[in-house]
Amino acid sequence: MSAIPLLPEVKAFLAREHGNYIDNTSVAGSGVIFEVINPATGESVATFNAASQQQAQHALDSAHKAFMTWREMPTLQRGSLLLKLADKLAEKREELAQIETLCSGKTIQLSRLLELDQSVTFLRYFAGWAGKINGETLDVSLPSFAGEKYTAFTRRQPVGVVVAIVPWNFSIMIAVWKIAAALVCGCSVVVKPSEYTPLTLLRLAELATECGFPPGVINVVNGAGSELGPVLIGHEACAKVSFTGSVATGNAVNRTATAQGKRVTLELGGKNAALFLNDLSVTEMVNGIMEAGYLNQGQICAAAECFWLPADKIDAVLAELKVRLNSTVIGSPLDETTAMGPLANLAQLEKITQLVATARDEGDEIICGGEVLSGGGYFYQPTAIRVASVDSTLMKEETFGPVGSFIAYEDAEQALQCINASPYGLAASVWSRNISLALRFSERLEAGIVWVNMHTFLDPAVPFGGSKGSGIGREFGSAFIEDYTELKSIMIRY
Ligand code: TXE
Repeated sequence: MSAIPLLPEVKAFLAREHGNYIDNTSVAGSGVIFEVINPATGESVATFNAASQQQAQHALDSAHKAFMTWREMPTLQRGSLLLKLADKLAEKREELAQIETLCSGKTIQLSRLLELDQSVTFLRYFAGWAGKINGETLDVSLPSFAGEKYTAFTRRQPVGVVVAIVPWNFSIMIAVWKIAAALVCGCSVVVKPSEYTPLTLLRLAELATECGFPPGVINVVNGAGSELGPVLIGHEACAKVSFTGSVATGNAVNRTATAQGKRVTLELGGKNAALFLNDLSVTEMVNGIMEAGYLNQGQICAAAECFWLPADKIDAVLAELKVRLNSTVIGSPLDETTAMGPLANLAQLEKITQLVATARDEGDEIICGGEVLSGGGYFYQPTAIRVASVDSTLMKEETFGPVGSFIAYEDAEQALQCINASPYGLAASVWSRNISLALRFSERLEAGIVWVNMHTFLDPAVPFGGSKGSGIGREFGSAFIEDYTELKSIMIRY
């Protein structure tokens, strides 16, 4: 097989001048030009003109003005606009998937199935909340002295303008989580994409305009996060920050935002674990490891990186895993038969190379992989490493790449204690045919989401977010309502 041809509209889009999208208008930036690099080739596919600080402020002003009318729009009308955007993304699925693959190196199949199809699903899910975000009527106990009565009710009111700061690993889908949740609650949004993947969200914002979203409801500001982030968060109209990204940046964002009294949702990474109980076959364990650790080259915040295996099976599991990883079809992400594309950017490749070098220095055993692939682009071999001990760097530091760390346990109870000793807790999984036992482990694993016999799958109905150092707040389910609305109480004497 070979790479699919790019659609004419993709070529035309890439050739355009890119910048920012404010008030339903494309806005050229300050003159600071960034290259968008195709990680499969290392070559530039487009450039974009980053926003100035004044333009970032203008985006907040526009969003604030839009908020005043958007919040008053009948709720079902807001919901139907979200449904229209879902239909539009479904219609433009291939165009957006190709742009995403060119910018991020994600295989075209994953761009279609996860970035686009899941974005459509999430938009439809959140649209379904329109008309259902309600308060309560309350029973008031105040005494009556002259026959007067009291009642009270609560309302869920939108918090205001949301600054959504998103990463490069799922540039459309993660932004859609935040945009759809904010908009259905009546908030407006300024999105700050990653410098590596700025294009698909510009296109999404244009498509939203075509669907009839009023000016200023969805704005996109591109540029360096360290420069624009504090400006966006510090603007008086920013009521809330919703951030997905690295632990270090997330903590910095949290400090900036909370110092100014802004609400914050953080979805950060960590070091997720998968615990395989001893009743499974070697092949079942290998299947689970492939699902949990290597999808999208491991560049998924919820992916597992530490694999706990029974001591009497670890050798057999690693032998079979080595065969599977070595036969992974690695290649152009635009080839529909490719299972693994490049890492998303050069910084990512350098970081993983460094971490694997550290693993070697510390005496960890490289079972397979561990090398950069030659031939251009940011390709890295799928890698399995048997760590020397729980103290190995690879048991603590997120690689965010196709690098699994494997460790043997004699006693599953002790493995659980070690997993829970991590300062992070975004996601974990436990694998066993004994559902009763697996559920007991799931109750005690310290993570925001625990999967049983599965890993990484997200569903809009199921809340998602980190415990401990992996985040603050929850996205999806009904939990998002808390994040994007303020609870107001109204009391009445009659
Ligand atoms: O992420 P950052 P980077 C991890 C992964 C990766 C590492 C670095 O390990 O190797 O992070 O990736 C914006 N104020 N994850 O540097 O810095 C930035 O422009 C406000 C895990 O790309 O977290 C981008 O839009 N914003 C992760 C966003 O923050 C700032 C996904 C994320 O960038 C800012 C991605 C600032 N001071 C990387 N500095 C996950 N858990 O999903 C940067 N930004």
